[in-house]
Amino acid sequence: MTGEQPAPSPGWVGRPLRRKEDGRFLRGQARYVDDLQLPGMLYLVVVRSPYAHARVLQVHTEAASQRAGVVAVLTAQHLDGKLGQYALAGVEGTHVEHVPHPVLARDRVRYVGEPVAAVVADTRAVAEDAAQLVEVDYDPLPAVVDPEEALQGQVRLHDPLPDNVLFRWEGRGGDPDGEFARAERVVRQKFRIPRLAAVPMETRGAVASYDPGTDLLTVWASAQGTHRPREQLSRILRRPEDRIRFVVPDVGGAFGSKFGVSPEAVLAAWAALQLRRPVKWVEDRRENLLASYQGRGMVADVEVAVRDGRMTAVRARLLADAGAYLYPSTPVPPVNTAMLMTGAYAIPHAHVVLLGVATNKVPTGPYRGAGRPEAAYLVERMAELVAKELGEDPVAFRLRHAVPPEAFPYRNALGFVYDSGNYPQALQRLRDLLEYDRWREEQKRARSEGRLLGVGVSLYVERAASQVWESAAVVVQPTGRVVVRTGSVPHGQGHETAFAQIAADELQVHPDQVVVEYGDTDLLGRSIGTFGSRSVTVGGSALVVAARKVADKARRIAAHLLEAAPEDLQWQDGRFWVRGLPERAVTWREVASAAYQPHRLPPDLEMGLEATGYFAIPRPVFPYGAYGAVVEVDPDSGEVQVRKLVAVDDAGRVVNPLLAEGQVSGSVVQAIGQVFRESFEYGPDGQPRAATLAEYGLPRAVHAPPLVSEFLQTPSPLNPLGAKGIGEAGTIGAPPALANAVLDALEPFGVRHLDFPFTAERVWRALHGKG
Ligand code: MCN
Repeated sequence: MTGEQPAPSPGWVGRPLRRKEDGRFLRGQARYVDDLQLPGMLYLVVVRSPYAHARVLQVHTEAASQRAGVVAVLTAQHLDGKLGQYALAGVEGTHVEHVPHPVLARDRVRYVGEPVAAVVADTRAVAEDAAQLVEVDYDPLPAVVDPEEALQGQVRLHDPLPDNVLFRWEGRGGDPDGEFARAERVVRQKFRIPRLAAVPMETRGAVASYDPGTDLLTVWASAQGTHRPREQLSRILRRPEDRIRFVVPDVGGAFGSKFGVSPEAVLAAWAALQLRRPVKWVEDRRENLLASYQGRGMVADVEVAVRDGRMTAVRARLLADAGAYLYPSTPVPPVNTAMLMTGAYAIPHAHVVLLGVATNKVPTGPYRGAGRPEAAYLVERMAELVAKELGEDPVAFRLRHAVPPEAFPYRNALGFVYDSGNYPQALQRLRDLLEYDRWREEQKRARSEGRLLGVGVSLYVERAASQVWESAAVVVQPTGRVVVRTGSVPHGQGHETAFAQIAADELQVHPDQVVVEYGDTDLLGRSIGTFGSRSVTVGGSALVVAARKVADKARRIAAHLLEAAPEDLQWQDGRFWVRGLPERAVTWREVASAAYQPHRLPPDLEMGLEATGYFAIPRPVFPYGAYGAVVEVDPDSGEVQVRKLVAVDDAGRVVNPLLAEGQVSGSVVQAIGQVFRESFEYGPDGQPRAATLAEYGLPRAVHAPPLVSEFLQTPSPLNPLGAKGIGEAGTIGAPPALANAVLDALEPFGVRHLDFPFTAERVWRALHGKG
């Protein structure tokens, strides 16, 4: 109990620690759903619709059923009346049509890849073979793939919906119509934002196992949360939540696409319950591309009113290409877009109408960015067009319109309150890091030589942590080791490291003494999960709440052991001592051990050193940033080379700059995909044009751009960490900067607009006036 007073702790939050979890991943010791082998396990394979729209006349299952090794063939008839529906969670202010989303199609299929039947067999190979033997009589119907055409209602997907509108949202603030009438200039543009596939390295999958003795169904799934998907499963299976345990093992990426429970996972769970044997369903890459919900997909008409050289009003009609059915999360991304249609600018008047339109395509849902990339792209392209029309430098134009730092908390025209920020600072820093002025000079020189150099910037703001609460628990073992349980379920973000850093600071221990557990409904009473860049802000804050309860108790135990008052203690780096008397000290381990020995505790304290914490955030946080790009277009091939890309992001206080930078670079590569390569296309008959990675333009390592990433740290006042989200930043900030740069390069050719993706062919056609 003696020793020198420790040196002041530098704190673990803010340090670029390497990921604790990487050893496991790099050594092949991670365990994914498909690694799970249970005795007597069966394999489920799904029979999918080859038509985008057709009546289902009959499903012939006899041949498949008779195949040796087949245990069951499931069709809609088997499920009839036995399964509930997906509940459509209300998204703020959104009117949603409650059309059924079946687990297996009954009399109609509405997209290519829709599940029609499922075969359960002793081996996967047998199940695959038998699935080929299921014959379905279809009566094909005309399909509609374009949301604008769908709105005309010539092809109807759901009988009660004459215009195919599945959901609507409308926001209005100020006097937009009056302002457009007063405007000196109105700038308009139509945008088509293609759909994207999320393409996680690990496809979707689930294993379900039922124990009749305890009436417990256990489901292991590749997912982004535990309690949320369990809630959905409970509703669809009509089984009490407490009789389902939902476990998420290691996850090989999700990017938003594993947000809820898929129809296939429901089928596996139902089959396990019926057959009383474990059932595994793991999709292949082709199924993932066809049937996993997709992201983006929007047709937008945007107009900006300009008066006295300022953008004063925005009007937009957004048509979200919702796909054939709604998942609970389908409206989330386009509503995010709608809410952010004034971007980072002080634009006082706005009117946004959003319609979610049914098309004969796989449903959409959140994909990294989830609606914020669309908003940033639309707003930033419009800002660029206005700046160009006014003949003003795009950075100067943005600086003039950015919400000023003194205006925070700032209520945007549509009523959403931005918590904190210094937008001009982000732009200035970007200008320096990009060497903006030098590149503008270089551009003049390049143009005089006939070279197509372009410089583009963007200023984005996003809405993160919109789901209000999260949970965590801290359990200190008698040895002093700290077990953290979090409701956040990482799938690549590195929570084991970041959360250990947060706990280490709160409890004054080394992060190596902290174990982070997650991904099991048994760990915590309730939780929400990882999406919408919320984990650090909300989940990290829940951990702070739990850890502070533990810290308070630890301090009282230490005070009792030292026969001092808790207020007189100092605590640092695993030691408590009486202020001014460093020799009167106890270690963290002694305190932890005393917590489990009743005679060593003060009489008013219960045994144990553990606590649960919930943190509810009053409203979402608004991370933001400025991105800049320099590109060069090859006039002969249309190929675009990204010569420089700079990201200045403000995610409030950063817990681990190394991991945060990793998030930025990963999301920037996805942005490169969106801008230059990716587009999930369908033919007019609703047939997908890509079913393998050979056809879908996923970016490869060679496409990673030279990136400079830097963080500003304006704390959020809305949580004890002062943190905001960073997990999606690159997908939001980079596309408009790159788009602006490419169109800047093409300006001498009079090209005003191009839709994504800027493939070499599309750019070449634009250059050569071939539309
Ligand atoms: N971080 C930090 N300081 C902050 C915020 C974040 O240090 N102020 C760091 C932390 O290390 C944290 C990580 O950044 O572990 C991400 O934190 P946060 O921004 O809170 O986002 P989430 O953990 O909630 O992650 C969700 C986000 C989303 S929405 C998608 S989609 C996404 C993403 O993260 N999918 C990913 N990143 C991904 N990364 C990988 N590898 N794989 C995916 O599927």
